[in-house]
Amino acid sequence: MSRILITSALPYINGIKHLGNLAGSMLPADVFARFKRAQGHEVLYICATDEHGTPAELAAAAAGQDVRTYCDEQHEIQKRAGEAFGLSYDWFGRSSNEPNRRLTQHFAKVLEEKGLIEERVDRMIYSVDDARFLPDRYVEGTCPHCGHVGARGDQCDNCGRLLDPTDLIDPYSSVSGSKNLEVRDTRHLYLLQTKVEQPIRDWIGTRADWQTLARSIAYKHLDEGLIDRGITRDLKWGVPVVGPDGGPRPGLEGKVFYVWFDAPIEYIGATEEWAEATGRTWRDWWRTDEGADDVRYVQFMGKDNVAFHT
Ligand code: B3M
Ligand code: ZN
Repeated sequence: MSRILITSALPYINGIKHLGNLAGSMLPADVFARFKRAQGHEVLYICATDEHGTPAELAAAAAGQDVRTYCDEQHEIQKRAGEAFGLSYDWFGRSSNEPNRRLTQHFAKVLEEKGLIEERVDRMIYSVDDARFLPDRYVEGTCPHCGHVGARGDQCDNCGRLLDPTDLIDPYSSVSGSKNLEVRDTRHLYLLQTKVEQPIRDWIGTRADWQTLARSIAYKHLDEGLIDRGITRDLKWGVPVVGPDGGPRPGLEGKVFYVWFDAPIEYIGATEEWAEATGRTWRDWWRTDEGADDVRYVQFMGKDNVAFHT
């Protein structure tokens, strides 16, 4: 008998309108969890809603709700849908809950102490008519790689390439449609991925248990070359960037972490939610120095999630 930790990709809070997550990640994870339990193994299957970022803000705005109320409602709907489908997760958490906020700020602090995060002054798209910066999906335009019209600022849905909003040709605000955009200076935190390219490559080489496809996708990203990536955004909804005293960080007031920075951390955060609710402990599922050395961890996700999880 062994201990098996299972996670499936966290569905976006606005994702109930399609069953892609359920069929792609949650259903296979559920089958695997049931099979391993039936074999007598100790299984912990964790999932959660992925609640931050521009998708949540834009969907809440479209629904005419404040984003907290929208997420509260949508979380309940998704939780009930999962139960109605008979998904057997042990916990269905929320990335907007306190454990994830604390852990995300903790990870950022440790990464910065290790010299892997730095502040940079960035040139970002500012919408004069909307009186705000336009991160990620708040700006749309034509993909510079494949010419797709309506590509989002963070990714082209047609060719799958990750984008920077300033790469877009003929950009416009997805809030107002305005083309009255300027590029302005603003301060952001960057994750220095270029510094960890070789350690990540070496580490993947040690993961004999990875599926061939996952490994080849990860190597493909490394072969293309990693870039240092901005991990903060000008949004109201998200995990706030804080200074050493836990208050607003000078120069980065009002910024939050990018949703893809906090979302994978929620696998751990949701385990902490489960532990609090059930009187169990979470560290012995995650920390090899605190009892998790015998845990086998199996992740279920879609192909385009591999880069972020690696
Ligand atoms: N919400 C993308 C997706 O639903 C994203 C996954 C997060 S897993 C940490 O495919
Ligand atoms: Zn494209």
